[in-house]
Amino acid sequence: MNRLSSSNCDVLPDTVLRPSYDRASVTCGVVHLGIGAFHRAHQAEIFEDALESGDLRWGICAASLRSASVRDQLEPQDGLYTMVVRDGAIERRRIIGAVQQVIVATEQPEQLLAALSAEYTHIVTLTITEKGYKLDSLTGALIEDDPQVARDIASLERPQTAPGYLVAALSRRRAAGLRPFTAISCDNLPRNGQRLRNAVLELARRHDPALADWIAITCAFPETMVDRIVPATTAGDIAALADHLGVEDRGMVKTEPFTQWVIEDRFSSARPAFGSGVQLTAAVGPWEEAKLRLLNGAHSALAYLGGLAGIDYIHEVLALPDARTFVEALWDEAEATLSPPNGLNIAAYRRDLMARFENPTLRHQTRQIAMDGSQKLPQRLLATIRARLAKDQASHSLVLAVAAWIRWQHGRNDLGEPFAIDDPLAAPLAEALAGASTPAERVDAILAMDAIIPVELRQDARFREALVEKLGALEANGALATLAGYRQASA
Ligand code: CS2
Repeated sequence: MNRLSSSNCDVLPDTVLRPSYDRASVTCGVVHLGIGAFHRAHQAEIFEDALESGDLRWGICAASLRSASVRDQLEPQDGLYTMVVRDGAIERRRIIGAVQQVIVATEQPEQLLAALSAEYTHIVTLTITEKGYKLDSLTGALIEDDPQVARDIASLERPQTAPGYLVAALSRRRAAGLRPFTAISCDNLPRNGQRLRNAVLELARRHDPALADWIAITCAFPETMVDRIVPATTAGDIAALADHLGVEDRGMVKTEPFTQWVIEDRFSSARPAFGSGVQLTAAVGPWEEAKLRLLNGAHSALAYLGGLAGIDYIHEVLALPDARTFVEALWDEAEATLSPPNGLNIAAYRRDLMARFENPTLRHQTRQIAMDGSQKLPQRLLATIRARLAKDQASHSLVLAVAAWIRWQHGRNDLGEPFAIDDPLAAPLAEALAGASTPAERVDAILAMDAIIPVELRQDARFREALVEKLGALEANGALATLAGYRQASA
């Protein structure tokens, strides 16, 4: 079967929305670092809308920092791919034309630096995952003994990390008398703009203090909150779309109707006239905190508990007895720690969120969300527990979620089926747990590690006791029974 490309885009079925602007006249005002499915289903659609509005400055030059897979999917397709939006039985399809080029940084570092340093580049967006910032999640300092960071500290000839690329490019822009771009982190981290700025400034200062000062004064790193559920594409998704399109699209992404991008209104260069899907605001923090603690907190909890019960998809976990009760209880605990921004009605947000999780055709895998738990837990669950303990409030549901994450490190679900743990700290976690043989010993082993859990929680006897109890219950009864008894246990 032919691949989707510029030559067959015009003959696709009428139900498929496709670019109506002249792709050949587009310039790349955006460079994106980390072109995974999330970028293609979220920010790329926003820039596509800007192109459709007639402002042809907002094409995307995208880069993968290591893997060649997205380049190999999109290059034969002239950068075109389909965004499939699933809302229960209803499916909408849109061909996105914004991505003009995909660079694999390890193969073409100079091309990526040239794109980042081009006069017409105004915005750099990043989805490099929590671990890509190379910052210690507890102290916020650059992880200097990370081999890639160490190489970037030694030389920025061939940068290894995203902060390395930004520093090298900003240095070229300064030397050429160009304005800096606006660097927008789109990862699920609190104060993501501040984190990116810290990483860039710390690295720049190692090379050239004057450059660091220039960046600090002139380059904007707005905070953002990004939201759209984008499950990994499967071979079945690609085959089903091919049946419909009559051509094969290996770069397709699937997502839900909901999309939201809240951006701090601080730019150091031009930006599009953002339309629907984007909110510019002075304060992103409260939006970010609500999203991380409600959506992502519940997501991680369902991923570990559901995964342990041997359940593959989020909507299936919610169909388990009392799973919804558990999520509501977790949200009650989290909601009490929030200061919701004007414009956010938490009751409506929770209702919508439950419906989003229950979307039966998205098929969001528990395994996908369970990935990188050590990087996600601090902002999704631990900060919330800490805020509650400061007011002497217990957190039954949140602690159960943390206990499920500890149990997950065992590498076997409750049915005895093994799985690989995908986490940058998988090895130290396994090592810490190796000698522990009871729930209390396992909890103590985790609390002895200084990389994941904030020290205030590690030293809190109330937290330890609750964690031992919940882990004990999970080990003795399994995730399914622990959830099923949830109402009674927490009453
Ligand atoms: C998920 C998120 O994989 C995960 O950890 O919790 O990717 C989630 O789907 C998005 O943040 C939704 O905006």
